[in-house]
Amino acid sequence: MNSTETAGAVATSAQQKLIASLPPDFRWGVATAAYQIEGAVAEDGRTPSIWDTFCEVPWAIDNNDTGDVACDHYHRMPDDIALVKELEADTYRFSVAWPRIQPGGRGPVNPAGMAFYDKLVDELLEKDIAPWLTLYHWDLPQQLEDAGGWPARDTAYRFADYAMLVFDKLNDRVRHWTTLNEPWCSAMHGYVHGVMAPGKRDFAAGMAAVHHLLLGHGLATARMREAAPHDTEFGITLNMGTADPATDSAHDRDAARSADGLGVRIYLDPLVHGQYPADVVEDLAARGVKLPVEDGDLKIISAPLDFLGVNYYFGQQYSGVGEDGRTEDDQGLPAQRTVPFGKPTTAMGWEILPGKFTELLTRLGRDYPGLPMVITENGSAFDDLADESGFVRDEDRAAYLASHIAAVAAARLAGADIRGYFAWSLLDNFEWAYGYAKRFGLIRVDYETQQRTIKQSGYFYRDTVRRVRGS
Ligand code: IFM
Repeated sequence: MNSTETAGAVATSAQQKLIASLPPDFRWGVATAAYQIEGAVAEDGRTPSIWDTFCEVPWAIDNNDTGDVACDHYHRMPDDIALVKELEADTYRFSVAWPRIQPGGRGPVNPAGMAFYDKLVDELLEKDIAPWLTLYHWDLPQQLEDAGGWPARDTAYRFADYAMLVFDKLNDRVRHWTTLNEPWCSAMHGYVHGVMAPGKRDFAAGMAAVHHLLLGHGLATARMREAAPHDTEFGITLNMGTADPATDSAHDRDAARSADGLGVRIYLDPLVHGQYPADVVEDLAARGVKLPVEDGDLKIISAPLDFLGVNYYFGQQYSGVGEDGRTEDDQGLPAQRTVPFGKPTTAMGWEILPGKFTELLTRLGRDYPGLPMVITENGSAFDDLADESGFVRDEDRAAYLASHIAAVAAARLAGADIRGYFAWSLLDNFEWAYGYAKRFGLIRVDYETQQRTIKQSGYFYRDTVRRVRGS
């Protein structure tokens, strides 16, 4: 497709103007995660992670899909990196699979597993693409889950050991290191809601997981920084949205406050300010839960960060009054439910709210100043229709990109220190509990043939990058 004209076609002139305000050295990336694309789950010494186990639970995943093959990236890596280059991204965000590096989660490095990432980094550098490495994107070795998982304190120490194995091997070539991706999902979806691996439903365990994930982040960051070349940067990626009260009533305002507490502040306050927010601690106490903080933990967790990775998909409105009009739930706790804004949604059912993205970023800049931000994920799933050649004319996804990149530019103009934007995702991939049904890629994957085809949104992204760079 000759698609250079698509850049203007889907972006409004106001959006184009905002996007044009981004600086020529703005970082442009595409993102993936190991379990979502690699496949090869039993190769070269990899042992099962909690996701391999969760995928075996009947109907835990739509269509009983698994990550066994996924996009077969493990065997197609050089071709996929050539596609990153074709999109003209300057940065590739990927994650390392812990059970490849340290089967079982303890002990020495597995050289065959490490060799894959070693080659990946070389492949990227050869193509002049910066590697942006995430150490943990949810694939905890199953043996560590069997020993207690993230609710157990020891897992934090195991994570720091694993981080050092990867760091020792790759720190000569990788400048950007992210410890965790979206600890909210690991803790809440994994241990409270039960919809992601390991599929537990225990609020107290989820809160212990929050603390131990943060502790693991801090322990790993301190050890890596001590051993790091001077120009190495360390950060963490959080998924965050906005939490608005549905009305101005006291109940709704309190519901929004508590959602923001568990969604944003329980992570960023200890990371940046070295303490958990008092209102969150009180909310937890009302549920009989105490974070398992030991002396010195908060100092470890608040180790300096070089960047904050922000993953944004949507914002939400909250009400403190249930559908039944009650302000308490069955456990006597304050009622809390989400109330849609009534805006169009993506195929995930997530409302499309670019204005809330700008609000979130300006708020983060205000409440946590001095911390440069990078958008490490943003993107959308739509029900793609491919033509016989595999091409997808996804104006919906391109329009989503246009409005959200413009929203980032608006936040920058309002003073937020944002250094880059990484689209989620390079490829259609295994969308966790939704299996392969939801497609987020800028590139279509035909799972029967593993054929890759750049979508219209991929060309839109490339053209946007070109324009901003002035290339
Ligand atoms: O696919 C996920 C990714 O792994 C983490 N952030 C959200 C994406 C879309 O759901």
